[in-house]
Amino acid sequence: MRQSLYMIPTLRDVPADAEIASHQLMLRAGLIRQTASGIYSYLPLGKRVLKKVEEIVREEMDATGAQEVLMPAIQPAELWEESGRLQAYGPELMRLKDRHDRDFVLGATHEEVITSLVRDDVKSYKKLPINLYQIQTKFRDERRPRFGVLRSREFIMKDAYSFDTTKEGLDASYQAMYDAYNRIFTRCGLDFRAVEADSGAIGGTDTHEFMVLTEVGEDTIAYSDSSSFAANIEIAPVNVTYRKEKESPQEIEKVGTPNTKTIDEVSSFFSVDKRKIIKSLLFMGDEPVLVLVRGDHELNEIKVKNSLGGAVVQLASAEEIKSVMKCESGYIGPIKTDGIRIIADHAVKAIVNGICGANEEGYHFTQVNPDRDFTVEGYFDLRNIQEGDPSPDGKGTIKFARGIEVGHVFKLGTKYSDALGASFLDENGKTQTMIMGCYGIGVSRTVAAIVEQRHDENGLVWPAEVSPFDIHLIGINMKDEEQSQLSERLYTDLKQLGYDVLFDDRTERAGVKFKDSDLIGIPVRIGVGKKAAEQIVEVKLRSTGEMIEVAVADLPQKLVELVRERK
Ligand code: 9G3
Repeated sequence: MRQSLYMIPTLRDVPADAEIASHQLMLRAGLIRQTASGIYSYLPLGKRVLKKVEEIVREEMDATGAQEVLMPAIQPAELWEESGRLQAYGPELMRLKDRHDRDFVLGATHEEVITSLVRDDVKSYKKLPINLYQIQTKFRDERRPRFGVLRSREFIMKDAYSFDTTKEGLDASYQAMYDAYNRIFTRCGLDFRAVEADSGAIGGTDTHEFMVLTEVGEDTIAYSDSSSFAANIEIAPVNVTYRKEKESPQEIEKVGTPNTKTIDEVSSFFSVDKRKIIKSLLFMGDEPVLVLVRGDHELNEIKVKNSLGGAVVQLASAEEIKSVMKCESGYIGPIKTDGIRIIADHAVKAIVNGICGANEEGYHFTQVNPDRDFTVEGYFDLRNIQEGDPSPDGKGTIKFARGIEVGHVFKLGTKYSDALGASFLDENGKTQTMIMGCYGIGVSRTVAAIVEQRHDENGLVWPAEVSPFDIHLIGINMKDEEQSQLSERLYTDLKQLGYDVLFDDRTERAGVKFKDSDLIGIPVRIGVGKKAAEQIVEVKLRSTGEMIEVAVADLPQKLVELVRERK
């Protein structure tokens, strides 16, 4: 492709609202442009990279025997009624009406559609297992889209759905996808980890997220420094045995604590360690629930939900706290709560002579002893794991890393096949419900994750397999007869050899061309410059900055080593 004709609107300056490297560089290198908040267009270079990632995904999915389909982005709301999810999702699920006033949703995911397809056309066990996948645009109306295509409202996902006759069959389908994902992200040149993840509202059991490790990742991964344990902190289990402190229980006291509401304020008021404080948080759901954690720990809302049987609960607002607890949040506690439900994290049980709110403005109780001064419905694992905690598998200590979720695999079971009636006749002619799994890859997000991990101060550094072109051929001074003739000849010859070549045939100054070349990040650059008359060119590797002079005659052989094998 001739760069003089190619739309690569590079930018010198960092766009103001782009906070992270991948967002800045994808704009500056002319890969994407924002069309609306959280909505992006892919320009030619960006589209080529997207296509390379899609091709890797397609090859590895097809290799597992999965079959590619394409489902509609717009879906009848009736299917989401049938699955019961139309109400479960709020404004994030984009809804619209057609000209006949019929209700539709814009596809945030496709469990309902795929299950309705299989329900209607797959009846016999002989046709199972089957794994159907698509690569398609999704819509999720994020409240706060940011970080470019990393968290956009419209994005490209590969979503696959497996249908099996037995649990063991699902385990095999799941493993096949898990292994394919490892191959896909390895081929994309990513440094990633598969971590245990929370199944969230999707309702599956086993589930793993594929996380790309970067500082800007929005997810926090807890991993062991001496075993393969790794989990999203949303569900990382805490496996600590707490020992009661040595001191003997004292008589409870009520103490005036004006303007002392936060854990820090209480801890400095009494000059006690936060571990002595019982932090109380009120949740609203079918009924209010008071949740207790130790003052130096962080409550994990997903664990609270899971401990309450998956009930939809959320933190109470200031008004709700006032109306239920008759005082403001800084003073609530588990004592004299006239019977509301109380659950606590295991660590609370070991507190001796602790401190908690007195459920009265301006007062706290001290010398509080759990099970003597208040009782709880039960003790559960309700806190976030912390760095330094013992690893739940008993091996080593927990450390944190930040990650970007680029893949997510779930064992769904019969949640959707039940709801939508996807059943099959087994070998005895008995009707059984299909057992499902679902498997997603954020294709556009993967591009951004690659940029996050593969860039330097001069721009992008594409891994060979996803680079928009194999070679960046630069005619350094196209006004010079020798240089323009040789670069034109090389352009023809290199294409003949099967390379994807971006040919910078512009009459820009050399400095501009080299800056753009570093920004665009194609792995191998061939500069046709002053030594063109001697049939010598400069070859530069973007990843190492290494520059070597090569005789034109030796170029084909040299390139075989430097550029990934052409298919
Ligand atoms: C929605 C909206 C947002 C959503 C969902 C539905 C996440 C939703 C979970 C999944 C599970 C898997 C198939 C591919 C892999 C992931 N956010 N999820 O179901 F309506 Cl607005 O998408 N789906």
